[in-house]
Amino acid sequence: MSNVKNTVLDDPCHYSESDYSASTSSPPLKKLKLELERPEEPTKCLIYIVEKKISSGHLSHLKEIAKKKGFSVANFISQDVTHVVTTLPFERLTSVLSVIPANADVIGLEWLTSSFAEGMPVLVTDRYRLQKSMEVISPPTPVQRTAAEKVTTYDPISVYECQRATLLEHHNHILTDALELLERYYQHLDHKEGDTRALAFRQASCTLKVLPRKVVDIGQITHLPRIGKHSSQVIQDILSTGLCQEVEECRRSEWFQCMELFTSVYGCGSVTANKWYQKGLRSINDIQTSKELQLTKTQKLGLVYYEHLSVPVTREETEMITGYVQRLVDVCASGTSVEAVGGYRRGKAHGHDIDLLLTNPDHTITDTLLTILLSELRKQDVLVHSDVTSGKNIAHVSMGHFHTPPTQGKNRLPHSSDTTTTTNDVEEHEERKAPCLVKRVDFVVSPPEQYPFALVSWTGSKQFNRSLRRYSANELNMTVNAHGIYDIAQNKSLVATTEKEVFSLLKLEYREPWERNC
Ligand code: 8GT
Ligand code: MN
Repeated sequence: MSNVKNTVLDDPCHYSESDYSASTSSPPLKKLKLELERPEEPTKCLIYIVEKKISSGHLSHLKEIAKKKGFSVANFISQDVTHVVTTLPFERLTSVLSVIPANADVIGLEWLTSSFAEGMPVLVTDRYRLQKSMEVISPPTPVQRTAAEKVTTYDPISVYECQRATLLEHHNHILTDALELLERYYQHLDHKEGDTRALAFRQASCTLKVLPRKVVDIGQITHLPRIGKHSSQVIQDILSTGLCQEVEECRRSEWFQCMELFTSVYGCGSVTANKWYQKGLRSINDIQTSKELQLTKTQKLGLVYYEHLSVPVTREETEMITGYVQRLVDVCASGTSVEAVGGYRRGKAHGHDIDLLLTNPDHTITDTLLTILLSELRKQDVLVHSDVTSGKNIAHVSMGHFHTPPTQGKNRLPHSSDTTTTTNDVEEHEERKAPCLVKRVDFVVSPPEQYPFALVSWTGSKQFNRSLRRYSANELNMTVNAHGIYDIAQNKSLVATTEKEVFSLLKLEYREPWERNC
């Protein structure tokens, strides 16, 4: 990120709108004007501002100014975006954005401030453009390497992720981001579960996440578990040159970018995304306007509400919806607890959905809780779409996000629809979506005796759960899932009343939810 040093405004966070207006007396701006060989057409410019590492106040301030100055700012990332504005290093973007548009310029915030000052989008020169930085992870010098080797002969670690503490923050993001990009690439390519190439990259990434320091030499990690040949090569390339060609080719490939984009549509998995790609479709707009696609009802709604559903859910939104649901069940199913699980419980700042786990000490209530809750949400008119996994006590819903409980009138949300939405219903959604924000919520109801097992399972991560299952089968001859633990040798189910007891039955050291981010 060296060449995006802000020479126009030192700290854009502390400038008011007037600071963005043209101030031709400042030397950096004069210099900038000389660089302007060809001003870009304002009409062709669609800006996307990456929210991460920009405070919400500053972000809305920037958007407000952009609006006043006639710039188009997209609410979500797509191939139509021409300028991706960010304060992050290039390498972090792939883990934050579902796609980096093929033809977009990826630029620092100072491009925006210069453009505000000029009153039009200024030419993107190298001074604004983010570099795939060689400096972020430059090859260690021999001296550094010797020093590092002395201090970082990593202690051996368990082969099972559930026996380690994996935090969200760690020392090897550049390596793990690269490995997880390959994980996603091969997930799209193979689209199957189990021991796949994709899983091998995830496992290698998880090993790197628990290391107490940044890796500087491949020799430091060759004795560690779960780092296969392919992952080793990727790590070695990055350590020695700063980049791995394979990763960069995958990142740049149009197919991968479209797969990332299309699978961000609710109801679209890798198989469907690939079909859309093979038909020549390349953008969300292509999908939305295609006449030949036979979309499922979920996909239709996913497209109608794309702008809503593609914006990550914040912790505040999760807390607000959890509180809302808790107040509803306090009235219609007294004694019910509502707990936000999934990535939220593990401490993630954003998620793709909200996972709510509900239980009640009274079995007769948990038996009917999901039906009662969904009917109450329908009465409240906040349910946009619901898809109940029959017999499993799980409902995938899309519901309105609101600042005050919806009442008659202006807070009212679109009408709920059942699983037989017709084209007309979808059109009705199109007309009514504007005044509200819609988020995906998974409701899971657990009978009281299964609750601790459900809590572990729905907190995740997915990799933590995989590792629990593998560890239990290999080491204890037990099966474990959201409903309980089964001891195969003794032919009996085990009982637990708390999450800590679940760990203890599995002879595992207890891991806090935020230590399960593998
Ligand atoms: P996110 O922040 O992007 O939403 O990520 P997340 O919250 O970690 O993942 P998720 O896809 O929302 O799933 C939350 C947890 O529920 C994960 O640990 C996942 O393994 C688990 N989970 C499902 N589906 C099912 C299921 O059908 N049964 C059980 N027991 N767990 C499930 O996603
Ligand atoms: Mn989730």
